[in-house]
Amino acid sequence: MITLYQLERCPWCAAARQGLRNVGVEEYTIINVPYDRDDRDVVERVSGQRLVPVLVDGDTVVQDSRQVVKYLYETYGGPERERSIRELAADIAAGGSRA
Ligand SMILES: N[C@@H](CCC(=O)N[C@@H](CS)C(=O)NCC(=O)O)C(=O)O
Repeated sequence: MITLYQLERCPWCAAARQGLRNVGVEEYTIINVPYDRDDRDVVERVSGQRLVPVLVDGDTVVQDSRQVVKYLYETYGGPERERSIRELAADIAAGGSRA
């Protein structure tokens, strides 16, 4: 059971959501936390600090978006990770990225 504590408009939380999509995890619970960090007692209880995103997967608690994405790729990456890389390469070849 995966739970993501987050804010919808937070770019780091968007990265965590994208990480979930990239590895093909479809079933997870989103907990939208209060905007004001002083009101995030639930995040403090779960992770010992008040920033989001925080991902909870069973007994594992991961904070910081890069750590969340790294954890997801390490734990659920497998063939899904390879698929993400292939899709990205196809998108670039099709002109999806011009930078
Ligand atoms: N380095 C962290 C940054 C996380 C972060 O700053 N999150 C913002 C939300 S967008 C937050 O919780 N801010 C609360 C505050 O600074 O009071 C990450 O990548 O996850």
